[in-house]
Amino acid sequence: MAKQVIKVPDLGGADQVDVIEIAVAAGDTVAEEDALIVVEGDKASMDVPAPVAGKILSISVKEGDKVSEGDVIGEIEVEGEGQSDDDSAEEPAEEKSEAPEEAASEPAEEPSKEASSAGGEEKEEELKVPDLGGADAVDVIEISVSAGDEVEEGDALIVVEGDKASMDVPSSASGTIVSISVKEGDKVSTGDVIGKIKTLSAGESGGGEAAPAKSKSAESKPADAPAPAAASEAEAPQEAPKRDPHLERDLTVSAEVYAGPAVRKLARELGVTLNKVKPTGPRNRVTKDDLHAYIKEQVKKAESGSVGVGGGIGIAPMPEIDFSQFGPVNVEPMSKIHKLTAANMSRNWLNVPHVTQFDDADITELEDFRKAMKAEAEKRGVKLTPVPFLLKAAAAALREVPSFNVSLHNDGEHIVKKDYVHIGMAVDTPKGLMVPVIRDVDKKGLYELAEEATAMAIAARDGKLKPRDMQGACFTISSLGAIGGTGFTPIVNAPEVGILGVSKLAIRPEWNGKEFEPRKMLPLALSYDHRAVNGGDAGRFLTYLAGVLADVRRLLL
Ligand code: CAO
Repeated sequence: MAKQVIKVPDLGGADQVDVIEIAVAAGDTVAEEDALIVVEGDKASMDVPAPVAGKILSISVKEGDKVSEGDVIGEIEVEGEGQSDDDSAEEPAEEKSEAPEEAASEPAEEPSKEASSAGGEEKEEELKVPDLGGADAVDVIEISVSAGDEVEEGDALIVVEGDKASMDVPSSASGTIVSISVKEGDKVSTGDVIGKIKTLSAGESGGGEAAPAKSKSAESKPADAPAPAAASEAEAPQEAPKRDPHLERDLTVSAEVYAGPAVRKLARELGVTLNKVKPTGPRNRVTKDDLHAYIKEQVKKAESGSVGVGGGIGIAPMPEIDFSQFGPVNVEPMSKIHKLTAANMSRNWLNVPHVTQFDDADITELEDFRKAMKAEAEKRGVKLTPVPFLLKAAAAALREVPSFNVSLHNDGEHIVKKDYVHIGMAVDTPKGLMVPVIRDVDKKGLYELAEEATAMAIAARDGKLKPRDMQGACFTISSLGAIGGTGFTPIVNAPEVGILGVSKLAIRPEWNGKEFEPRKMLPLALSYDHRAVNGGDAGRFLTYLAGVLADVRRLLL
């Protein structure tokens, strides 16, 4: 077995970067490219990978040390046939360093060309991905700015992540972002245009290359790659908060969280939101151990059934069941819509305290009227089913009881009162449940609603609905009348206030004060969000709605 020294590879021009994590210890067996240590400079953190597969004999650096390209960080016993000596040991690092060095020399020239042509006027420049130190097609994991943002030269524009490193792509100039033409999930390579910037003063700008990633401690090397550039001692502790002032959203992998690429990758694989993990590494860095400790804690909680809710009354995890032990089964993948519906239903069911109130609307006269109008409707090319009447009646009830046309605000402290009446209509499609939204229902006539409802149902079944067609409803109607059933309790489509479940009409004997007479009764079930409205509002709403259905002349009032 041959020994080989392990050296720090090309750092894309950066120098004296911090060792922030030691990922292996003597005696560990590693595969080629496994992370050995994590280093971090001004603009990026990067794994130093094993040059070959083998057994770690020693690691000669510790957290907090500073290293540069070519520094020895340990020794490895090469697996299998030995390329024996230390000379060959240098090859991996050097081989890798060739391409990046060449690439790094290109951007150095371009900015100066641009700068010389700058005439002191405002101008628009392209923002490009700088030298990625040999990496290619790296993932855009975060967009840190948007059009209109003012940025300083060196501010992070996007964060990219390759196999071994994540890094900010900094702005090449100070100015106003005109556009960012990439999005999270895109892949970019050195030289790709990622957006445009209007420079405050072209004379000061460094030119079109987006990321000279100037090392703050090495101003003389503007062409250095964005890979770890050294932070001075004084700057280092401030780096984390400075890293992304724009980012406050909940991301699975957030650049605001301090973690090396290997930890980020592992977190992604495990589906862990990194900012939930308690960091114990230097400068609040999340380490692999932190991630493992977090997972252990979550598993323990799940097993004890105490996830999510205090006092030990949580949601017990679903047991894993092998159905094939009971008989033959065929396991098929769920459609995208089905999966989305399942997630939304769980979310709504668990978040919204539901109450369901029932009523029967006497639609005997409505049905007589509908049948009388059927021929005329057909001449106009529309099908007059009970659905347009239900839409019209619900709209009238939302107008009559405005305290019901509301949503609970995200902050849980406000009620959003709506002065519009958009109503969703649940449509059963082969791919799953879809809920297109008919806008301004209160302003439309029955024929118009019948036409729109039919068109929406067809679009839903043909998969032609656009996201906007399914947004903005105040309330939803779910009609299973054509299918059957005497009643069901629908789930509120939050943040809407409620949903009306309509079942199949039945002819029933109703007491008219003197005798029983056969009446066409339509079963209605109103589920509502009891955080947003109380039973009084819901009761008034449903009673008014049933009253309108019983006497459609009330729609004229
Ligand atoms: N009682 C009795 N008959 C009814 C009825 C009711 N409540 N509602 C409709 N019908 C009748 C219609 O009048 C029509 O009969 P005719 O052809 O004789 O006039 C027939 O049933 C078929 O109606 P339709 O389905 O063509 O049209 P619709 O307007 O009733 O419904 C739509 C349209 C899109 C709501 C419906 O097709 C649909 O997809 N419903 C399912 C909604 C759903 O899945 N909800 C559950 C959500 S939670 O999982």
